[in-house]
Amino acid sequence: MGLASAGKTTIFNALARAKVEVATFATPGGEPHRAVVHVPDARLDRLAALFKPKKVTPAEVRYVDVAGSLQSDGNPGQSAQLTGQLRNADALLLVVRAFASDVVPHPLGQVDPLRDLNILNEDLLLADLTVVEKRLERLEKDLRFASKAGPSEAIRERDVLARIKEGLEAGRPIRDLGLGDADLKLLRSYAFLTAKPLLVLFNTGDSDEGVADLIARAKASLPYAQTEVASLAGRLEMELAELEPAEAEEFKAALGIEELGLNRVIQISYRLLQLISFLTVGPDECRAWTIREGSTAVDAAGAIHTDLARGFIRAEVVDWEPLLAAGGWNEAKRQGIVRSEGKTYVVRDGDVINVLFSV
Ligand SMILES: Nc1nc2c(ncn2[C@@H]2O[C@H](COP(=O)(O)OP(=O)(O)O)[C@@H](O)[C@H]2O)c(=O)[nH]1
Ligand SMILES: [Mg+2]
Repeated sequence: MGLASAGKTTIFNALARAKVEVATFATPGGEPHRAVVHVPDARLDRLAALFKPKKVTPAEVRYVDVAGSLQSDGNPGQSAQLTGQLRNADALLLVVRAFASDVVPHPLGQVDPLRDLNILNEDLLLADLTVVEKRLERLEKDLRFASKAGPSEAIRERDVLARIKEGLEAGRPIRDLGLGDADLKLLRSYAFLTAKPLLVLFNTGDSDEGVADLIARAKASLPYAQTEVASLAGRLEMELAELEPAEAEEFKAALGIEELGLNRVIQISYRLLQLISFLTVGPDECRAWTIREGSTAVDAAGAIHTDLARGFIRAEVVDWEPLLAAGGWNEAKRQGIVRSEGKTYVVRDGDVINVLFSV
């Protein structure tokens, strides 16, 4: 999300490596564009080089290009539709214009990234506050007419919402309030926007002058949990993404770009969502699977197939790097570096796993 002409579609295109038409004006009301993006993973690439499988399947992140910001522009109907789209997301990526241009007008006149960031942030806080206030009013009324003590669920919800209201009014997003799992579960159906992890992405011009300072100031203004700030030269990255790989390499070398900003953004997205990858290897497929941080071996088995979770016996586990060094699965087993783990084993990022199960 972001203000009009901040470069949302440009960055989306760069991420998607797709060519959705970039319009100078946002088109509120239109269907949002969606893209499934592969998470760059050097571990998977290197394992695939060793196992030479028929198929290599990386982990994925889905991006949605929505139009416009919340209350700041557009009419109420559009902003309700937009809010609905945002509520469906697991995390929000806020695109903030930091590039100067004589040909692209800024909806507010001058380019001022920190002002825009502040506006967008306030929009998110306000959207949640409106929901909280409405619900609190309703709950207070219900509780007044209920029996003396009232149903404990309602009391509990009222207390959490009151705490959230206080936080939001002080400018604190819900993700920063340290709510426990039980409270978060209670709130899930609201899909609060400030409960979602937030990635602020400054869309810079081709030079990175002043960008480090901008990022530092944005971080200082948003010192909250699950909040990241980064920058990307949107147009440049989109142009690079549209080139043939060999040509892109040439350009990158000429411009002295080592790693695409884009890849960093995808990795940050993944990390913000508190996702990790475990890997499976073999002659048919090498694959990165997505699970939540803290998932167990059974959860991992279930990510592959429910049958594997149901019939789980144990998991053979080895770190990707020693496996690579050993030069193959059987070699790794012979060296005794493949461990046998039970149901409750907490999977780590980069574990290579073979699930043993009975049908
Ligand atoms: N100079 C410059 N122009 C850009 C950059 N990123 C986007 N633009 C231009 O800004 C305009 C609006 O971009 P768009 O991605 O459609 O913005 P959106 O409304 O947020 O989706 C387009 O004309 C883009 O070509 C950039 O990094 N530098
Ligand atoms: Mg757009």
